Amino acid sequence: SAPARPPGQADLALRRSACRVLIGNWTGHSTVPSHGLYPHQWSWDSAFIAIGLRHLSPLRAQRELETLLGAQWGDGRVPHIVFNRAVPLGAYFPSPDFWRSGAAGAAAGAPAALETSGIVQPPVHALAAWLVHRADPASSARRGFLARVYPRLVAWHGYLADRRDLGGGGLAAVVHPWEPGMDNSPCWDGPLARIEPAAAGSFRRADLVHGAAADRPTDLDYGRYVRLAAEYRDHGYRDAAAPHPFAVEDPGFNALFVASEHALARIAQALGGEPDVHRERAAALTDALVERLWSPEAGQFLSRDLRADGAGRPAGQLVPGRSAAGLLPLLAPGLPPAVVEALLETAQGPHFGLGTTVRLLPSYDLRGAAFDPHRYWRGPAWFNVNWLLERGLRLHGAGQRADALAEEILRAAENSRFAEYVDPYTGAGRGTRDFGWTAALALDLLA
Ligand code: 9WN
Repeated sequence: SAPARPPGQADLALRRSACRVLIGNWTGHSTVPSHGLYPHQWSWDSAFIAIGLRHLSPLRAQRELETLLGAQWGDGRVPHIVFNRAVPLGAYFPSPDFWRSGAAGAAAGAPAALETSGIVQPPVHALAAWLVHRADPASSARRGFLARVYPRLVAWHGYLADRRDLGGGGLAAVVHPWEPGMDNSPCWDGPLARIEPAAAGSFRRADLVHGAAADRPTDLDYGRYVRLAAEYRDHGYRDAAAPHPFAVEDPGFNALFVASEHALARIAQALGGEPDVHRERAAALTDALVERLWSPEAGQFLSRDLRADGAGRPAGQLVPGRSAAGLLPLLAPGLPPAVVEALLETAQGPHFGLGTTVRLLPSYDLRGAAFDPHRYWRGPAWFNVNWLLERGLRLHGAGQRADALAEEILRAAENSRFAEYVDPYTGAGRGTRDFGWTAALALDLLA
């Protein structure tokens, strides 16, 4: 539930501008994160966008998720990008001619009639579907929304549980830094170091046309992203066949898996089905998170690198860097109380400084050597991460802190014109503006 706040004039104006962004970014069947930088449909963006859109148009919010799930592959994966054919090829890199989903992904069941990427993003969709349904149960029931999306969401989670448990410990692994959605987190520097980058001249970045180079990943990062994606593609996007030189268990990705599995239980119940299977998986995932990724020394969750680093470090080690992803398991209802307590302390402690040195949770350790307040996922504060933390705080009884964070999120969204991310110290906007999930999640907090 959202914080209780009297709707002042400022909030009404903010609500109007958030709606303006969502209307402007709507393409007729889904919403772009940004017309310039990201002119297609993105997987976890669409889930966050639907969560806000439900306050403006429950029907559009339902369609947003239906469009995304309509691009699901036969093996259950939900691709991280669904391309809009009306957008010129050069507008975004990597474009459909790089992914070649229809041909290269045929064995994995890529839809022949659509163009998509072949990797995934965090599973926020079941949570979004449940929240969208709750916004207007009557229209949801009339359109059979839950009945329509439930089997697809089950298949999606099945893909993650069956094909992506690369470590064999009950968690889903990501196989590309784009998959956890926090592309250039310093936590990936180690696992990426062993990847030979694609030759500099072999691809052309489109992002630098719209974004400042200092706010974006480096060319070296891109070379590695390209190499990894091309290799996966060249193995038919088949998880059993691909070598997956980048294979990491990320606490944020798996925390969202837990939250969405709980949402699936609610959806199953609403449909008169069987919720227990989902509750059981949520509980098993929560146990695996604690067992495999909790670091009592760090007071937070860390990522686990499933591969050896080539410099003598064996496979299966925790990555020492502190990402904000390591606090997102606060979204899990069944955490041990001592873990919850430590997470709350870490969020406010010197590494993340929430409510002390900074107003919004930074994406990376303020004291980390790699911290950079401007560069993408290496320090800036992101609105989806803060919205998720707000939810986690509320879930664990820290209502006042959640209220305070909600206020900060709203003010930062307003002052930055719905920036993609902000400098965690100054709140100054970075990246693109009129960014989809920033507007959507502000609208959700205002509702
Ligand atoms: C690659 C769309 C996406 C977000 C990601 C964010 C960024 C893409 C890019 O934009 O990634 O997927 O081109 O940089 O890191 O979280 O989903 O908004």
